[in-house]
Amino acid sequence: MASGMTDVNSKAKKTRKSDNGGYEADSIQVLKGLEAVRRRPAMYIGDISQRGLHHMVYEVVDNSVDEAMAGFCDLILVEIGTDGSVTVTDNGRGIPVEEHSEMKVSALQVVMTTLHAGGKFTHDSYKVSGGLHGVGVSVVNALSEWCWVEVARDGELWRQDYRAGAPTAPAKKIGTRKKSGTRTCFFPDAEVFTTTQFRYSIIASRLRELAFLNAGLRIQLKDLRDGREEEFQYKGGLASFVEYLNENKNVIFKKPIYITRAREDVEVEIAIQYNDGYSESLYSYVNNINTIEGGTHVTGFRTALTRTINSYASKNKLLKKENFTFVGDDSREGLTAVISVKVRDPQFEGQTKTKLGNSEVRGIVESITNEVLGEYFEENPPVARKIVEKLVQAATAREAARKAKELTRRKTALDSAALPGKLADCSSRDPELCEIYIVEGDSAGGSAKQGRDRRFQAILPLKGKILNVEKARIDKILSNNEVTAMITALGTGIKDDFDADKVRYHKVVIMTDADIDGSHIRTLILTFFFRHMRELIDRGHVYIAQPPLFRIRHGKQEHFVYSDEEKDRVMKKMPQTGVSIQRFKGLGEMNPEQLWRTTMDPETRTLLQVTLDDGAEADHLFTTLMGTEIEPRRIFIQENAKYVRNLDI
Ligand code: 0RA
Repeated sequence: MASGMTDVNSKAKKTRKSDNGGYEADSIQVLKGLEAVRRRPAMYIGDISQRGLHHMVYEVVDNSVDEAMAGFCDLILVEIGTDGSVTVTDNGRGIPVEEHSEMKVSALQVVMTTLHAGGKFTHDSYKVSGGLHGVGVSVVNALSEWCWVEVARDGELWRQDYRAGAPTAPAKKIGTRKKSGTRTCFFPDAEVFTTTQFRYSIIASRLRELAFLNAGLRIQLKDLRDGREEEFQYKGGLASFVEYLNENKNVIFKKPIYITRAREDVEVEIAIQYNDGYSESLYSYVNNINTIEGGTHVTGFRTALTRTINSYASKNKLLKKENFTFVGDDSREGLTAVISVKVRDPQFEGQTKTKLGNSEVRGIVESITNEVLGEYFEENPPVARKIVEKLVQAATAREAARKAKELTRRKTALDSAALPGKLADCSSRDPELCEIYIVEGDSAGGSAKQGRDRRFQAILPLKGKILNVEKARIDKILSNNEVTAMITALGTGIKDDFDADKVRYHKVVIMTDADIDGSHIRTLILTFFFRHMRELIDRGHVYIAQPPLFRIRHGKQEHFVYSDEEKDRVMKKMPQTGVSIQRFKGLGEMNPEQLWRTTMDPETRTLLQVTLDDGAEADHLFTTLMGTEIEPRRIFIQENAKYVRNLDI
């Protein structure tokens, strides 16, 4: 990092020499800002790993999307270069290149080298202040070894080049070009990031999401490294998004209900559809940013949804009991909905700054939903009736679930006497230090119990396959022994009692065999966490253990290896004779000491932390997986790394 800073300074000197007058003082200011970005990159882009790296792409693309939202651009092309660079091209108006009156340099240079310049320039108050989004393209520039921008505007083609954020020369006219637009190419700095390898699937997910959120916008992705390419364009916008989420589910009516209306400067867009499943898939966005923690827009929507269904049902006498009303939970069962609002000066709150705080938005979303949904029900009685029927079923099941839940709630009482019998708990009571291994099978559970460090490691063995929660309603889920053992051991409660703050272990480690059955069980457990304890994933508490695949022995030498590639590498270094390879099919084949040394010892183990960058994408994947059989599951296992990132080695 230190060398990177020196780099900016030396470039600053060079740039100053090549220019004159007032430019100097301003450019020093500018470079001080970019220097701060290079010194603490995580403050600006979240982190310096894979996540932060991809944020660089999003940041550049977001600027083009803003131009599209303003109505001046309908095509964005993202190319991953063979050299490891990314190029984003749009057909918007082009970043202005004329001289900035105060700064005495081109507006292009101001945008590219001044923190938070973008918003001021465009007077675009939809830009988000703070947070990871909308930090400005100057941050991307600062964290790139090199970067260049070409602007086509007023028939002219302009270009400026940068190194570590500093211009190598003033912006220059390099030719003519009829059509306007902006092209930005950047090469992330390997001195800043722990990885500089862009992943097609990660970029594709975000571009797909942006295409859903901006109906009609065409976004192309091309990976020049291997020729993969895709185009995302959804004329149906959020309705297409909801159809995509429900792709592998049985929907109870065909066309999603679509709400779009603006009021008091707030644009509201909502799509709703119900399926015959039991879980809720609700995704919300503010200015194209996923609000994972929800906020006022979500609250307003939920209130209005339940209220509108209640009033339709009672007005049309669709309820058996006179004074019965549905509760919020009833309207969530099988609901798939996406809410997108565009708000000026959004205030973000919450642990991850992904919760909308603007109080005026609540009432606006609530009244728009009430009005439009009410009208829709009047005009589409068959659909309204199906929805009411669905809620009646949910309400009936809720009563059954309440009884089942009472049972687990009593079991969840804090005294350890209530903990499941097969849990081997640890002695520490400090959740921050504690780990729980959820282990497949009794024999592996036995080895883990003997091998662990009992001071801080607890073991919960699960018997065989746990229930597929994707296909079961909550009352059935709560009558499953393996699931209730997990809930009581974790201490969080479930459903409306769920409280992530109560989790008894800050590391929840899923440890399964390295075979197809093992990965199936892992998927089942992950599905449970995703659907019912999502916050544990969001808070980074969920991990996957990495047991070795092989033991290679030669005389006294012993190697444990974790992949086929590693096996080949180790074998190459070994003499040809007297080498024995043992493949571990199950955890149970390791003795307690081996299991500790290879998989559980914090000093030597590898844990994969389960992270979720894209909830909607994961949702789609989970339903694809759990809806069908072996083939999609196999693909999931291969691509699993998409949702999983290396933590420590
Ligand atoms: C400020 C003003 C104008 C365009 C833009 C910014 C602009 C920025 C980006 C970033 C990527 N693509 C972009 N396209 C446009 C236009 C001002 C005008 O022409 O009146």
